[in-house]
Amino acid sequence: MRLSLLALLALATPSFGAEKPNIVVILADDLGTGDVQRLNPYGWIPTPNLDRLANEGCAFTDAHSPSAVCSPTRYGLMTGRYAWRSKLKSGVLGGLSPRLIEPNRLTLAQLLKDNGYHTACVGKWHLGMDWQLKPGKSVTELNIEPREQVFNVEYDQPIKNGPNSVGFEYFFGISASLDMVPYTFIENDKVTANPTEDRDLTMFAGKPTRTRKGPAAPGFTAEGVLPELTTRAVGYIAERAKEKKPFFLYLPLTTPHTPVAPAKEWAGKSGLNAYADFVMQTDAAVGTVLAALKKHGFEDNTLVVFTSDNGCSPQADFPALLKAGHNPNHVYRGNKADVYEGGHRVPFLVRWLGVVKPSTQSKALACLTDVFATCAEAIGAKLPDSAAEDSVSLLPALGLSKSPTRDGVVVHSVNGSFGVREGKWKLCLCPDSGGWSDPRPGKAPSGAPAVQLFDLDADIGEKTNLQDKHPEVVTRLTKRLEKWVADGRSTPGQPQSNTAPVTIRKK
Ligand SMILES: [Ca+2]
Repeated sequence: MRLSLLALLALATPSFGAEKPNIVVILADDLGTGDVQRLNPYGWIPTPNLDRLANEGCAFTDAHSPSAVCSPTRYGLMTGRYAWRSKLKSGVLGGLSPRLIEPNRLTLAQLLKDNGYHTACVGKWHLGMDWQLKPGKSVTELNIEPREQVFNVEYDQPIKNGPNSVGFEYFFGISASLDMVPYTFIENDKVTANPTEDRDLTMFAGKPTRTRKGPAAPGFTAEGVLPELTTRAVGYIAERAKEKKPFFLYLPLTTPHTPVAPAKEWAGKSGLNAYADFVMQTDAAVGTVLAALKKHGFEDNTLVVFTSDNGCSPQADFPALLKAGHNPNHVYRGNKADVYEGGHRVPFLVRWLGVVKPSTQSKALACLTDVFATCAEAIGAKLPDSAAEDSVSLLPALGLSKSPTRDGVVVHSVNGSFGVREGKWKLCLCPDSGGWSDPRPGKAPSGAPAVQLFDLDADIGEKTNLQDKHPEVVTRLTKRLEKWVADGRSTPGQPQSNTAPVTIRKK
């Protein structure tokens, strides 16, 4: 009875009652959609906490990260805009890169802050921040910095244009991926410990590979990061209990990305390999955060989103996992970095107790950029034309509103290759994976068509290129993409400018 009354209330009012929900967005790093057991009947890694989230909410089965790698996906999540409209056209930022998000661009955090929320980011940023550089020194802007630059920074000086500059009142975490320098925590605009050492970290427990060598704080370990982030997130939630204000906690976890470094108590738990152990530890961290929400009375009035920034990486050691019968990317082709589904099909779980119907699945097309418009609609905030240009509210898919739904999505690979979805059709504007799986860029057989068209209803594994059988679909999807590029947006509204020119076809 309580459910149906609340659902009715939700349909009647744009803000779902008088109280604004707290919002917690948990972003795993490189977790495959096949790693969540509830989403993969053939998954061998126990994920009881993620399964519980799915059981208590809605699991989207056709959800996509806007990019197949870290930084551009995070840009899309934070701004509701595809990152290929920004200066970043391929690859990822480094740990020393300056801020990518353009000045004056509305972010999800800023929107929520402007609407009375306390806002915090705990975890991996990877969207750039402006470090104080040593006199006459520079760092790479739109790429991972080379070794010779890693000591070009005055690490003991305040950082400008970090998460605090785009709407987060509190930040605790690391600059970029945990296999990138500097190896130290940052709290707001300062490192918590000066990275005075020069060393690397274990890349994968039990293997000899190492991360990039560079500045590291004394005592900083890869194993310590997930536990520390979890503790900080729990501490933040406890602090929020003292205030009446709603809160937004963005929790971009550093795991199960490399360094694959499960804590001692998780080592060997899965019986598969260290990556699978690390997934289990990541699942447990989510459980700890959910328990904190419950303990402090936030369970019922908190919208929780759990997702991943791209598909699983080959760093997980696919041969070892497949030998045990586990495929982190489930039935999808390819992996992290690819234009193929394995690059960007991600788990996407939404729990909002009493509002979102429990134990449901949605086949609606969803993109991580949609978190922005979803939150806006959930709190009854109107978005200006100049914000969230590629964001569509998911509340209709959750049965909570009648606003327009998404009928297409654009995905992007690590080398900047485009993919466009419309219904069952997927067009890839490249002859190869655009990423790390075969055929790699430049390695497609000679004479291979320049584009690939797949019917995902009949061919979820993207095996048969239908571009010659359905040229009209190729033309239609290409035209749609061209329009979305030209308009500076893929949603209704005033056309906007792209920050830097966009080329949809590679030479
Ligand atoms: Ca990632």
